[in-house]
Amino acid sequence: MEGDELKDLDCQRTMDGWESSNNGSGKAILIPACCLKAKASQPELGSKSHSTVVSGWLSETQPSSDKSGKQVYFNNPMWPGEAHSLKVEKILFQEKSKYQEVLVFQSSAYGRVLVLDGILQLTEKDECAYQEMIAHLPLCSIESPKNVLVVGGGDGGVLREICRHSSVELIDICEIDQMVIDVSKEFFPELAIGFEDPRVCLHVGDGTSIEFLKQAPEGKYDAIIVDSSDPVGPAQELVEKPFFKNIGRALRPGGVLCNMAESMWLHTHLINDIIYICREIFKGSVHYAWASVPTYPSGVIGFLLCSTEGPPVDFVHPINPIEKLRGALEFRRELKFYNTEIHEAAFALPSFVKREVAALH
Ligand code: SPD
Repeated sequence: MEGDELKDLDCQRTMDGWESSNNGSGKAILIPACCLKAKASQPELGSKSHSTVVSGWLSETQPSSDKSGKQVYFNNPMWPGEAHSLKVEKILFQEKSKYQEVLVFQSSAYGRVLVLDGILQLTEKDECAYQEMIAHLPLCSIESPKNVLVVGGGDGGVLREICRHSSVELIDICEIDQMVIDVSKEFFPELAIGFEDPRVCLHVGDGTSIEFLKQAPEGKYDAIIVDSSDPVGPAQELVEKPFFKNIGRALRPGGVLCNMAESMWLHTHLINDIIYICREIFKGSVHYAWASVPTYPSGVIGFLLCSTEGPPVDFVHPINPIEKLRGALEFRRELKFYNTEIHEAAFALPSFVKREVAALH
């Protein structure tokens, strides 16, 4: 697609700028402002997109006034031109932590909802899809995982899922915001139950996850799971090269990374960028998988699966199927979404993604 054609897209109408990127391919291309590099150059757009409940509905937009005093809504720059809304029955918690605005409310259709800086993180009804996939896609792809690191994941849901694997001996979790953990323990006990497992070692307020990873002994982890928020503001560094380099160093040979990787409907440029970076660092393999999560923008979320050089990892055909792990299906709470069929199907990509995510070839 040429630049002029790209400029006709809806993205450009709602956002200010476009950025030229080399994208690692040697060819300069234009990137819409909804993607990583454009956002980095326009941080003020991110700061206008905080959470708001308007007339009893939560949308991932923010009302404001234009120069003439007319009410306008700023879109989140990650998904310009759209906003999914949930009806709010009752606000249960709303406070600003040192890092972000934390909101919990009771919705009428999806149970309780956690929102950080205006972006929906999870709902009681569909959290199972995201937490189960991001944990079991990597852990079922290697034999007997023992040491696991979670970056982010302060709600505890990913911990709950990792704990199903009885081979796991240690789960380090590096979460920046204590308020997310406290709020989850109070309002989302079904997720925060993950913190109760004696294998969990919590590191909070230990600086950024990059610093934590730098301190980690080389080759310590069998698996690293990055359960981050979207790359707006503080999570920006979690999609940049130094972060992935440190992950590669902290993984053992043949170790695996599973990273939240946005929506194939909205962010093929961002996905392309991350895959280019990861291909340089993870010499085993790099794959993209996805799952349906109705309350995330566009209704899907992606996962980037990478392995370091070493014993080969076949992500598509899990060597460690969850159905064969004693007690795993029922541990603490019945699995609701993940199974081996879903695992294998998650790697089947629509034709437009195969075309647009050049880095996958
Ligand atoms: N667009 C929202 C992506 C949210 C990813 N993090 C969810 C945290 C659940 N543990």
